[in-house]
Amino acid sequence: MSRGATFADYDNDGDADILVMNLGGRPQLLRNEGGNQNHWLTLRSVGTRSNRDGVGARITAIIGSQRKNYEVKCGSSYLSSSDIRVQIGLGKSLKVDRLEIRWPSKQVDILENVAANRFIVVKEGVGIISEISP
Ligand SMILES: [Ca+2]
Repeated sequence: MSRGATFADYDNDGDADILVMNLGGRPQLLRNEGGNQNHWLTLRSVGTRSNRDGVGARITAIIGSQRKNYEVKCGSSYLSSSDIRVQIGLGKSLKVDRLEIRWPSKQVDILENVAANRFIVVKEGVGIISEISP
């Protein structure tokens, strides 16, 4: 029997891994080792006027004709919290055409032509402050 699950990119390779908490047993880490067939972008939010982690920020990623919506959340499953970073699947696209971040403070930040396959840190009202490609 399992009581909690967290979703996170445990090994920072761009895909989601899962940690399952088992009742009376050791946790199980399910590493996604299938290899990335598609492109991705992982976004960490840093609030300035909003809370420090940007929890509650709504993110819209426009990729070609697709529009994908995300929210920065903490807590997810029983006594568990998933990765606070937002993982955006890009399919075959090598960039996000437009990234709109609506912060809890009502600040809206727009980023354009954000390259794929990297971890970015976005600071409220400032933009990308860190960019790492694994
Ligand atoms: Ca991973």
